[in-house]
Parts: sequence; C-alpha cells; structure tokens
Amino acid sequence: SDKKTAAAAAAPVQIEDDRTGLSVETLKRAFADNLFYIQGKNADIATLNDYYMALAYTVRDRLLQRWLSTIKAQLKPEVKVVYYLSAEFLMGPHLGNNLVSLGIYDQVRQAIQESGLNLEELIAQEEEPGLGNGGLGRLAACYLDSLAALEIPAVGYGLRYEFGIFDQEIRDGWQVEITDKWLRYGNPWEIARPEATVEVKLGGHTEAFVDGAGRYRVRWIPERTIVGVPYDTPVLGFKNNAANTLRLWKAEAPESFDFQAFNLGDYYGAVNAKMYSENISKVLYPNDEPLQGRELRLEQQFFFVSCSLQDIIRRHLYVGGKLEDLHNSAAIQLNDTHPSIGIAELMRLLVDEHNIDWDTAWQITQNTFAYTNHTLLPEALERWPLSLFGSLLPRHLEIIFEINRRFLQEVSAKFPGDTGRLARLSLIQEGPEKFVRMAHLASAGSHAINGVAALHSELLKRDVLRDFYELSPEKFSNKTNGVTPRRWIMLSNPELAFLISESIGDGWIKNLGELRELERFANDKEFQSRWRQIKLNNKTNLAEYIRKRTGLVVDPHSLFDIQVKRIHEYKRQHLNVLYIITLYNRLKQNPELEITPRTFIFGGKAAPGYFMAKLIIKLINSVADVVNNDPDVGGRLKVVFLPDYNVTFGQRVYPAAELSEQISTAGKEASGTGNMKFSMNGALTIGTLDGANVEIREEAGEENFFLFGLTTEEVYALKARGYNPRDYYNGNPALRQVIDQLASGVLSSGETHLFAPLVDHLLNRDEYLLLADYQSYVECQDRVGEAYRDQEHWTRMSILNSARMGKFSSDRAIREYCEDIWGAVAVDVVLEEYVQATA
Ligand code: 9GP
Repeated sequence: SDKKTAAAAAAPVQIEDDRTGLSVETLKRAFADNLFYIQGKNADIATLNDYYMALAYTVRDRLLQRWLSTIKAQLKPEVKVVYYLSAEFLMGPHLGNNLVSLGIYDQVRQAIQESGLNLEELIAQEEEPGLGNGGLGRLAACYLDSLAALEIPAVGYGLRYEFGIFDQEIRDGWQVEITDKWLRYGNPWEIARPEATVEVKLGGHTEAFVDGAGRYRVRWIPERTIVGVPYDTPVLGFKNNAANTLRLWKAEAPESFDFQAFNLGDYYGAVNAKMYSENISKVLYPNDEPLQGRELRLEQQFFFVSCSLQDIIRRHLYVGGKLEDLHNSAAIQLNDTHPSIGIAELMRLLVDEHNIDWDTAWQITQNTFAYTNHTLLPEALERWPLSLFGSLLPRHLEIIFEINRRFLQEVSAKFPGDTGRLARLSLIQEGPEKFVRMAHLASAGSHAINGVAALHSELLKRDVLRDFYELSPEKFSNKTNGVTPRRWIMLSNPELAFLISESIGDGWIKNLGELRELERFANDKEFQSRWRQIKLNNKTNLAEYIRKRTGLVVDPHSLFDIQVKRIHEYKRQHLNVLYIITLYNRLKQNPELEITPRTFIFGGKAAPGYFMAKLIIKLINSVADVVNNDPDVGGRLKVVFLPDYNVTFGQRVYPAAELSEQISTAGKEASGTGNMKFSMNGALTIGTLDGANVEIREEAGEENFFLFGLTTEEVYALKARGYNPRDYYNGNPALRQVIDQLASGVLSSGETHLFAPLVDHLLNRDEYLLLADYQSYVECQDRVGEAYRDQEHWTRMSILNSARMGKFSSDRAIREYCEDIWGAVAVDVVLEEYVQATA
C-alpha cells in the first residue's frame, strides 16, 4: 500500500476528470463524492434534498470552466457589455435548464438512475428563486438566456431578495400568502463575492464648496451607509462556451455591531443598525403593476442601482477605459422605471465623484442608458413624492432639478410659448403634492425608448409618452418581447422537442424561425396523430398533478382551456368566469345539451393588497364548487384553480394547453409573454387585439386564431361616447342571468353580499369593459367548442401555430436590441484548459 500511495502522489491530480468529466461513470462518482463531502451525508441518511444538492454541485462544477473562461474573454477594453438592470429576475429552477444548456441531460439521467434515484424527482426538489412577480421578471430571465446563447457579453443586475414572491395557498377559496423562504436550504447556484462589496449612501444633506481648481462643487453628507454584497449566478449559453453572470446584491450593515451602543449595554440598539440595513434586500414587493411606492421600495431601487453602477464603473476603469468612453463599453438597459434612478446616480458619480463636467456627464449618461416601458396603465407609472425622495436622496433631487431645468430649456427652444407642454414634460409633477416622474427621468436620460409589442409601442407614442415622442421621435422603437425556446419547449415539452427535431432537425433550438418547416407536416395524418398523442400525454401529466394538488379528477380527453397569469381586472379572468357560468346555465336548462367537454384551468397570484383580484380568485373557486359538484353537469365541465402558479408550474401547464386565454381589454396588456409560450407548444389562442396577440395572430394566420372583442380604437371611442354597462346588462338576457346569479348568492352558498363589490363594479363602472365584450366572447368560445370537435382540423391549426411562432424567440428580440439599441456584438469564448491556482 506504500507503493500505491507513492504512485498516487506522483500521478498528476486529475481535477478536470472528476470535476468536469461527462461520462456516466465519472458523473456517478462525482455525485457520490459531493453527497459525502459537501452535504456530509451518505446513502444511509441522505434526504431527497441532499441528493438534489449533491447533483446541483456536480453540475455546477461542470459549468465553472466556461464561466471563468467567459469572464476572461470579456474582460477586455474593446468589449462592449450589456448591463440589464432589473428589480426582478424570475429565473425559474436552474438544474434542468443547466443540464439542457450543457447538453448532458441524458448522461445525468442515466448516472442518477444507476445511483438508484430518479432525475425528475431530484429536479422537482429545487426551490425556484421567485425573485419576480410575473411577465417583467420572467422576460429578464429569458433575455439573459438569449444573451448567453448568442454569446453577447452581459451582466444582469438586481436584488437578492431574501424572500421572493409569496407562496400562494387557497383556503376556503381565498388566497393566503405564505413567506417564500427560498434560501432555507442554501442556494448551490450562487457564489458570494464579498471582495467586490460596494458602499451605498442614503439620507443626510448636501453642502456646496469650491474645489482646489476654483470650481463650484457639491458634496453629499449622507446619514447612513449600507453595504452591497454581490452574489453571482452563472447563466449558461445553449451548447456554447459562454456563461454570463447574474449579479444580485444583498444589503448588509457596514459594521454588524455598533460598539458604542454595545459598550453602553444596549445590545438591541447595537444589532438594530444591522437589521435596518438588511431590510433593504429582505423582500420582493408583490405588485406586478406597482401602485404608489413606499420608502423601502425606493431604497431598494436606489440600492441595487448604485451598487451596479459603481460595479460597472469599476470594471470599466479596471480594463483601462476612460469614463468619457463609458458608452463605448457599456450599454445599460432600464427594465421599466424601477432602476431609472440610475440616470441621476450616474450623473452624481460622474460629476461629484469623478469630477467630470456636467455637459460631458450628461452626454455619457444619455448615450449609455436605454429604457424599456412595460405598461400603459396610468396608475402603474412610478412617481415619488418630492418630500420622500428629497429626504432619502437629497443630492439626487438636486441633480434631477438641474436635469429638468436644462431639459425644459430645450423644450422651450423647440416649442416656444407652449407652457402646457412644459408642464406635461417636466420631470416634476406640480400640484398640492409634488412628485418626481420616473418615466420622464428615464425618457429624458436615455438615447432609446422602446415598448414591448408593436401595438404597445404605437400607443406609447400616441398616449403615455406622446410629448417625448414629439420632442425626440428618433429615440423611439418597438422591440416585441420573446421567450426562450430552450426552457419553454425543450425543457418543458421534451416529447414535442423530440418530434420536432426528428422531423426537421434541431436547428430550431437556436434559430426558431426554422419551425416553419413543420408546416409541411400540418396535413400529414401520421404526424398529426403523434402530435395529438404528445398533447394527450402532457394533458394526462397535468391531470395527475391536478389530482395530487387539489384532489380533483379531470378528464384528459376534455378540452384544456387555460388562463395562467397574475390576477388583475384588466386581464379579465372574471370574463372567463362569466362564460363558464353561461355554459353552466345552458346545461341546467337542458341537461341533454351536446357540448364539448371542457376543463377550465386557472392559475395566478393576486397582489396581497388588491382586494378585487382576491375576490376574483374566490369567485373562480366558488364557481368551481358549484359546477364540479352538480350532477346535471355530469363532469362535462370542470373548473380548477391551481394554487401557487410559478415558473415550475408553468413548465407543466403550457405543454398541456389546448386553448390559451389572452382576453385583456384591448390597449391594456403591454405585450404578454405567456401567450407566446402557449402558442409555441401548440395551443390555439382565444384573444383580443391586445399586446403581442396582434402579432401572434398575424404570424399564425387569422384562420388559426380565435379573435373577439373591441379593438383599442373601439374601446377609446366607446369610452369617449360614455360607456354604460347597464345597457348591455339590460339588453342581454343570458348576461343578465349570470350577473343576477352573482348577486343572488347561488354561486356563494347563499352569501349574497360576497360578490356584491364585483357586481357593483361591473354594473356601475366596468372600467375594463367586460359587459361590452361579453357577447362577442361567448360567441367566440362557442366557435372554439365547435372547432374542437373536428380533431383533425384542430390539430392542423395547432401544428401551424407552433410552426409560425419563430418570431417570438427571445433570440430574435435580443438580436434587435443588440443591433438597434446596444451596439453589442458576440464575443467568442475559448475554453481555458487547465484549472490552476497561480496565473
Ligand atoms: O404587463 C406587462 C406585460 O404585458 C409584459 O409582457 C411584461 C414584459 O414586458 O411586462 C408587464 N409589465 C409589468 O410587469 C410592469 O409594468
């Protein structure tokens, strides 16, 4: 054995084998090794979660080489980096996606199987990082995926919330929010980088002074300092060498102990500062369309933005760049207005800290920033009370005043005497209470402004940002959203992905336009039947999941009609419910009626403070109770509310859907991205001409899309004429019956008052025009039911929907951003061969 030890000592250490090897044998050994040495467990005592962690570390080892090689390839002065600033990143579980990106799904499955376990079960163990509310955060995640797939140097910057979006439970039909403790068991995908910590200042006041060169300057005397610690997560490109970084900031106290307080015996006081600082990254605000902000929210925004900008400048200087050239090496994208304080912060950093003159600093700032708007809802446009803003960020308020003064001078020069326009464009909203308008700050401080679907971008120019458009039309463009086919087809719907690749090759994964080649199979009987079989398998899986989660049994042969998204009045989940009740009434009237059996599936969270949205959840569950248990219905209709809709659950839902509900009031949904995921997976859409639905219909062909409802123009016109929902109620007996039932308590076990607020809203205001669109929706839904009876034709439409969704790949969207806004190009990553401790 002495000989053996000597031999082992002499042999070169095969680090790359055990940490990077991809054979089933090596994977098995590495997996067992990680279980033992990282989790400190062996098979006798390991939990499923231990196995998941051991596997996660095994996979992480296999991506580090790419990650470090990418950092090395990108850390060069001539490389332009895209910095995506977003308060939300809804990444979804990492394990499965990383297996897909590395191309090692099959080997790993086998290694796990040979270890006596099941890969899918381990994947299901992962707590998804729910660091976002919905579309906006998920879009950021899809964009990071595409940036890496296209080898574009990029960093996603955001907040490492200790608690992400709440977990939703349903009790007695109502939503109950549970804290999301996603970090409870540790997060194997992130690496803390405490050495790259930065400081962020808050509060206090400013002082003017004259510097050594005789220049008038301002210094900020802050009241407190917080420390931002970066946590990095790699974002792999699909089967290439690139791995970009998602860098999330955690807030900490500079000193975790106030020794003065401690020495005075005030232990609680001493710890207090630490708690206060850490509050900043404690919890995600659970509103997807933010209403009036709170101070902590502004602190969060400023905190992560300041950390990120300091980090960007540090990198730029590190590679030898000059600040005057920042825009040549950095493109900073503002994902909505949440990070728009960055405009004032970059000005402050350049002018106050780096001593650059105002005009130059403004040039740099404008050339570096670009702004994406994600909403048309006026109440969702962020604005901060001046008093709150000034007490938290006194220097930034001064800077904003100065930006505004110069900006309004420009406006005056272009539109002399137009005082109304000045007031509309001002970054400050006047009135008894004054506000800083963040969309104005973002628009003035950026060189590019975009909406997220063609219609939305037009409406921005016409409405929400009209004055900015008239001032600088050249800044505006449209960038229709997209989603990544890696997660949303390959990972979620492997059987479909297999069929597609077998039929047209696998080029579609990187170039989704190639799906068009599926068109030639649309009439092919054999292909159609395989297509249908896969859908049926996915529906069966979802049915099983529904049974496990809710106890409800649904028939996989019924039409799966699905609406999953945040619950919001403008998204009109309750319009869907009105149709369900209508169908129910028809069956009650005539139990013999022939109808297409349907399963209506809902999922989505309501903002905890949004009463009407929560009432809609209760409504869905109440109607479900009645419909699911009525013998006259005989199981032909089923209504399911699946709790806790999230990315993981989305991956089960989209592949199983046959009808995708995209029924928002025209002119309200900026884009939607779920609509794209459904359609790619072969669901047909019932929808209004809203957001990206317009383009989905254009691509799919109008004959393959179920259109209903008022157009945006008609909505405007109707409202201008004076909309009276009661006219529709009085003129439509079926609708009247449904509304009366809501009011009468027959749908709420006799509780007559329960849905009164809803009924009151619908009859007296109906801001989102449900009653106006009711008849058109019902007729359209009836056409859907009819169409489903012809399975061959339905399948043909389904195939064509998938085949024609190439446009909605986030790769296409990212290419457009790169070309039109960022000026960023791919950087080839060469894998560095050796792991070594010294350079
Ligand atoms: O409501 C929009 C949604 O339509 C869009 O698809 C998504 C991504 O662009 O952003 C949503 N907006 C927000 O979440 C907040 O404005």
